[in-house]
Amino acid sequence: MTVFLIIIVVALFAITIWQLSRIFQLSRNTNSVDSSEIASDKDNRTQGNLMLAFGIAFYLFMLYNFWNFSDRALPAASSEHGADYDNLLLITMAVIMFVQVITQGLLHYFAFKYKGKKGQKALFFADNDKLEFVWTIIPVIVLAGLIIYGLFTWSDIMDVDEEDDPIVIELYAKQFSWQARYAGQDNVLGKANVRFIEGANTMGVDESDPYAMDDVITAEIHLPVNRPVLFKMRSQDVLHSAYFPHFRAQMNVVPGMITQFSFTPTVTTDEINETEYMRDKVAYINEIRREKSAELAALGEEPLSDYDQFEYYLLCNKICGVAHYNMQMKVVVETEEEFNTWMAEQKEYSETMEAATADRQVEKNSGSELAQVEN
Ligand SMILES: [Cu+2]
Repeated sequence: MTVFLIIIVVALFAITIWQLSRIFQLSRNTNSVDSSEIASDKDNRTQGNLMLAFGIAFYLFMLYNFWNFSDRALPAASSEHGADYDNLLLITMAVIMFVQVITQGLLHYFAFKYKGKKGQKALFFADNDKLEFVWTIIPVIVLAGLIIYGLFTWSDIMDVDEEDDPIVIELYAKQFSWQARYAGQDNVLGKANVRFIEGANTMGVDESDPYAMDDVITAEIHLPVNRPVLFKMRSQDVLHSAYFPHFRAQMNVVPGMITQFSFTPTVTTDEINETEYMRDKVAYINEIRREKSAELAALGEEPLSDYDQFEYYLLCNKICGVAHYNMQMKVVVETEEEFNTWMAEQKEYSETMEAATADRQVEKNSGSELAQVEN
């Protein structure tokens, strides 16, 4: 692959030099230009027709993509603010699409219609105040409208109301995994700092902070449906990005600072698996897996198991290193009761540390017993 890229770069560089030398030659002496360098009517016709054909092909390709790949888009949002976000995107895309279809279409059509002809001279047109006013003021109004609408949507989404009593969860990113820390009974996260990372304390929790003792560190995120959640994010090493595509949420995770994002999940994992969209998707994935299994069986290898249900995931959306693609954490949205049951099974930070110390003690003892036996 690298060799291929190098060859392409060298070839493009050679073409650039060649073209530059031609321009240089042409500009040096206009009298000596041979007539084959000047576009004839035939050349202009060919170029005009190609412009039109390219324009039509471009739109056919666009329609084909819409037709073929629309079902790959994300399903309806699973969060409260998701619909606002999707609306903003839809309106922005519709405006861009409308302008793009007209301007790109006209560009190709005019290149075809007004192609060069011998003896025909282009009209010299210096300026027109009215026209310039129109094409300046319309984009200004449309863009200002989009930006103001975007700002309102953004501040709506980012506005965290402490009175809603959100569950506070810290997300800790490092190459290449996530850890979650629930704020525990008091719903206040204990302080943390990268300098405190040692042994079982993989998130650098500050053990002198009493708020930290009831925090709960987990390898999965469980969220009760319809209750706001406030994520506070830290990074141990490089820039990461916490991305919850199905909840339409994304926030950079920056070393040395805490960033946050809040949303309210509205669709449980079980509910989204009941939707037609997800049933079709799971069936489609299983179809692909079965085809692949048949191929594997023919080679005498272990077939793939079926994909039984869709799960929400937290992904990293910044290319943060070699295993970036695999930086993910499962998210389960469930009912309040299911969430409480799960939470009751989790260990508080103080218990986790006690268990770790006990383990170390056992190791030490068995180590000294061994030493005694050897003596
Ligand atoms: Cu990452």
